[in-house]
Amino acid sequence: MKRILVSCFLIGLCYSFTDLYGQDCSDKQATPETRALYRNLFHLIGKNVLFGHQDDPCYGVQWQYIPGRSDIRDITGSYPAIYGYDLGRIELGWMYNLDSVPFDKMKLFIREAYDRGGVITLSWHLNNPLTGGTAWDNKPGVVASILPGGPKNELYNTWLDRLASFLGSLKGKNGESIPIVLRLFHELNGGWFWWGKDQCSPDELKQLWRYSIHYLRDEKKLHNLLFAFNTDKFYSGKEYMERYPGDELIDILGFDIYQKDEIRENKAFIQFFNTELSLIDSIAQAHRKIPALTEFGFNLVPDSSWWTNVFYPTIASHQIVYALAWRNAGKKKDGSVEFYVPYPGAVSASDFKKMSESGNILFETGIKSKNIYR
Ligand code: BMA
Repeated sequence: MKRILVSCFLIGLCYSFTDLYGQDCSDKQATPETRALYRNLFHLIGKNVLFGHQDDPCYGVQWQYIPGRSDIRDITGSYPAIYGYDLGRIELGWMYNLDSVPFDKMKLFIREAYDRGGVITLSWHLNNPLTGGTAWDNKPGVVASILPGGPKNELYNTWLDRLASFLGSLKGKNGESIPIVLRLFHELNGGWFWWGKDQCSPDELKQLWRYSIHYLRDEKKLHNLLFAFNTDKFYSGKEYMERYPGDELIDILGFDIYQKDEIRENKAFIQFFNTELSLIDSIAQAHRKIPALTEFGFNLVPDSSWWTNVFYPTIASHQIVYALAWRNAGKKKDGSVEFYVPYPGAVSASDFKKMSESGNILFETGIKSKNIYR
């Protein structure tokens, strides 16, 4: 009897321990800072949303590489809470990425953001290893060609080596590895990338996920990574999970959404966005993972009250812990213009500031006190 009581007590203790600290991240050998990041993000579920921006300190609509500058900071007085960068072309040993961001500058910005208590998420628009084309060279058969036994497996390994060497070189001031949310094979249910749904089977993509994570974690011994799985627009939980590699590998469940095409009108966008947010809330809850909006935007934000009338009210009743707005590229080489957060003078600037001052959205000033790495 005594033994049974002691066992019950220990089981109870275990459960309250799990409740108190949330689940641990998927890598059981993750560094203390990486574990802390996971745990702290987990605890923000339903409480706060970290606001993020791709390439934030690199350039804005009207500037490039001005030390300390950020379109978000120009409007709100604070840097974002989460920063996104893309590693496309690191696989080729280039000095700069597909959007001309030099990797040495990226490294410096990552370190500065980490020192300020910000979170870093990296995506990878890696080239097509079979054809030598870009990530958008959506030929079939590429995934099979880089898996073990495939003709491009060795080449893919050298690409993972280069990726790993960058990820492993990101260090804080005490020599600790900087935790990274790594978002591989993004928008995997779309058809535009070579890893997309029309180019490989669910099983091939799952194998690629497993192979890549195993390579980075176990071969390259990187233990500063949280892995984000993310789709583009999706219509059901079944579709979302079709290419999911497994709870033992993934930490964050996200999706990307842009207000355009058939959801360009506010009403249609809100309705669709809301449905997806509800789905991701319940999927993440069922798998005990962290829900996130891994990319979003309404290009040029032409609606002066979009932030407080459309974006914020829709996310407010959901559980995503971060939302990453895409890059403020400004005028691009092909003549098109792209920006997703306002800059001084943009029509939604004052509304963005208003959103930043209300509710539970966190920018850098809000995340600092959360000591997210401890
Ligand atoms: C797209 C656009 C492109 C860019 C790519 C990768 O959405 O912003 O201009 O090259 O992302 O960052």
